[in-house]
Parts: sequence; structure tokens; C-alpha cells
Amino acid sequence: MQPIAPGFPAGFVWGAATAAYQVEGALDEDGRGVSIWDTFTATPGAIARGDTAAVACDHYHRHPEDIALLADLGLSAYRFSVAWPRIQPDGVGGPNQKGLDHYRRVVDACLGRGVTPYVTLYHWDLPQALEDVGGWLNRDTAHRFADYAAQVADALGDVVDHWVTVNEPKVASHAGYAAGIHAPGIRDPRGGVAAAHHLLLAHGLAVPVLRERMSADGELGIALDLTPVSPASQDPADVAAARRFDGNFNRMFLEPVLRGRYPTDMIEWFGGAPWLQDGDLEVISAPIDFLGINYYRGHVIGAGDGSVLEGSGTPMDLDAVHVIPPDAELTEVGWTVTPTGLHDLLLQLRDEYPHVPLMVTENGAAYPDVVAADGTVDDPKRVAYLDSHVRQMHRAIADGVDLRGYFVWTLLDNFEWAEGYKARFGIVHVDVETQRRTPKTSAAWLGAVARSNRLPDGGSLR
Ligand code: IFM
Repeated sequence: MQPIAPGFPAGFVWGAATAAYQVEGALDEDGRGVSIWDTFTATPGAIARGDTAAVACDHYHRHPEDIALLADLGLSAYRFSVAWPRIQPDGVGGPNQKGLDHYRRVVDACLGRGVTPYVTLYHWDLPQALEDVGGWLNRDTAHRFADYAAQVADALGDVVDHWVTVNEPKVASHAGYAAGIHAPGIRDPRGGVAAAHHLLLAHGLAVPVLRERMSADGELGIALDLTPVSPASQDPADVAAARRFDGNFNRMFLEPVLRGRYPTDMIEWFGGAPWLQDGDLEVISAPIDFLGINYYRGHVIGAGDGSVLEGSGTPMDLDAVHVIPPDAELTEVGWTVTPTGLHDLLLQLRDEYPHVPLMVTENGAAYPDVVAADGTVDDPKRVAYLDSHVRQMHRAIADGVDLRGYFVWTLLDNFEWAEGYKARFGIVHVDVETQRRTPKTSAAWLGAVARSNRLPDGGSLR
């Protein structure tokens, strides 16, 4: 057997990702409007310990030093999101020039350091004014999103060549509108499906808007959180539950975007698609230049207890239960560490959707990192996590997957939504009191991989 060359393809993108609400703070500055996350975090009991994003990482003010840090580490791309309420404080009209100026400065800071900006338009911070008229349950929100996308692209299209429309429409819809554990905190499983469709419609409507405004060699895509799913056993009930879970998690998003159709088994399961209108699927399946994959873990799924859509703690899991093998390695948030799942997923996508290039737009893990007496932050578990996933990515490329890049989640320890500040996903430690940044061992590790564009020596193929 030929040994596999340890290098990644020339031009492979190595970057870090963040999201506006998780890092910016400055919620009242420069005319920003209220977002659904401002409202949700103010709801008693919604966020662990009552944490808020009022300051977060103060990235609104500290972005120059944060981008310089990213560049100094050796990363060459920064994926950040634009906060819709900074551009359209009330979700309509505008734009707010101060908001646009801010993101122009962020882009300039990137370009000034040779860092390629990847701009995400929607990472969950919907203007509250739009939620007040139905949010993502209201089809019109998709059209409002296209207007907002036009405003951002009019302002930045001359300098931004890489766009992500929507981040994780599944989480925004299922966690926000079905399970109620994210903003806006609605518990309506069927509404969650409608919200997902409207988020996909928003994506599809934004595609031509962006194309008209970006350079000819610009690229756009959507970031889906995807997971490989396997049944807990060959018992038909487990197999059916796993298929359903896969449909709900993966296929309900991949199929409309990449094939212009919804999976019939899922539409039957949901009892129809009253939210679907003629022409929607053509809009949603407008060609994209890359598919962004947010990968954290695989799932082993068994059958549930018969409760279907309503009534269970995790209504959108559709009567499926996660089976955690007794010897599973878990991150701090209880997610299984399953790097081979990334390889499996990439090959599955290559086989099912061979026409679309792939990018890992998020991958990372939370661990309880602490600053040692000597001021350093050693995070060997995160290094091992990243190492094993990078190796599986490399293996997938050797197997013929057209994978173009990798963004670690995330640059900075930040506001991890309902978990608040406890779950630290960053490669850079942030002291929430002092805002002091301390690059962890994983930051140096990833920077070295990025600079060399090769697999690190040693490590293992777990
Ligand atoms: O922090 C989130 C991010 O906003 C979206 N993807 C998953 C991350 C970790 O939970």
C-alpha cells in the first residue's frame, strides 16, 4: 500500500469561527436593535447561572487585537457573523450605517493582516421586532432576510468574497421553536419544522442577492450541522428510529438545499408540509459553491418509548433516544468524541452529493480549561480532539473528498448560548472578568498545522 502524503491540498483554508452574539457584547452601541437573544437571556431560568452576553468577549471593541492574534497564530481565515439588529435595528428599513461601518472595519482588520473574511449573515440573532410578528414561523421573515442580505452585500461585496447565508438552520428552528431551549423559547414541534423551512427559504432567497453583489470568483454556501447516525442495534425499531433521526437532523436540510426536494418519509412522518409553497424548492436549491459542515459528534440511536412529536423532553428527536456507549469519551457538554464519524460523514456526502465542494465550517470541543500559575493554559484534551479530527479529514481527502478548508470552533471562549460562559470551546482562553486573552496549547498546535499545511507528526487515527 502506498503511504499517504501528510500534506493537505495547496490552498486548503485554515481558520477560526465565531458568531456575533457569542463574542461581541456592546449590545446597546451604535444603534443596534434588540435581538431575540437579548429577550431570551433576560428570561429567568433560560441561561445557566443567569449569564448574559452584555459584554461577552468585548469583541466589538477588541476585534483588531483578536484578528491580529488569529493571524499571529498562523490561521489565514476568519469566519464571523453579522448581527442583523446592528444593520436593521427593527428588522426592516435601514440600513444603520454605523452597523455597516463596524463590519467594514472588521473586514479591513482581516484584510490588513492577510486574513480572508468568511461572513455569515445569520447566526441566530433575529431582530426582536421580527419575532414580534412571528419570527421564523412567519414566512415573510425569509423575505426580510433577503433584504438584509442585500444591504450587507451592497456594503461589503467589494471586499468580501466568501459568504455563508445561514448557520445551522436546524438548531435555530428546533432548539428555538420546537424545544424552546434557545431563543425565542417556543415549544411547538410542528412549528419547528415550519421555522426550518422558512430558514431554508431565507437561504435560497439570499443566494441570488449575494451573487449579484459579489465578485465573479466569490463563493457562497450554507453551514449545516450534520452528524453520521447509526442504529443502536439491528432491531427494526432501532433501525427505524435511526433513519428518522437522520431524516430530521440531516436529510431535511441536505435534500432541499442540494436536491430540491424534501425526503418523503419525513414529510409523511410530519403529516404533510402545509408550509411548502409552489416554487420554494427551486429557490432553496439554488446552486451553492460549497457546503459548510459543522461537525461535533456522531449519534448512535435507539427507539424511544412511543411518544411522537409532543410531550417528550426533546420533541424534535422524533421518538429516538441517544445511546451513549459505556466506554464513550465525552466532552464537557456531554458530547461523544467520535472523530471517525467525520470521515464517515464526508464520504457519505461525497457519495450522495458529489457535485458540491465541502468545507468544515465548525469543529471543536468544550473542556474546563484553567489558567495555570505560570499563566499558561494547557488543554491536551482539545489538542487530542482537534488532532484526531484533522487526521480524519486528511483521510477523507485521501479517499477523494473535495474538502476545501477547516474552521475551528472557536477562536475565543465565549457565550455558549443556554450554557452561558461555563462551556469553553475556544482555542484562546478568555477571562470573563478581565477580558485577558491567553492562547491555549491548542491554539499553537492548530497554528503549526495551518502554517505547515500538513498533518502533525505522531498522533493517532482514532
Ligand atoms: O457555539 C455553537 C455555535 O454557535 C454553533 N455551533 C455549535 C457551537 C457549539 O455548541
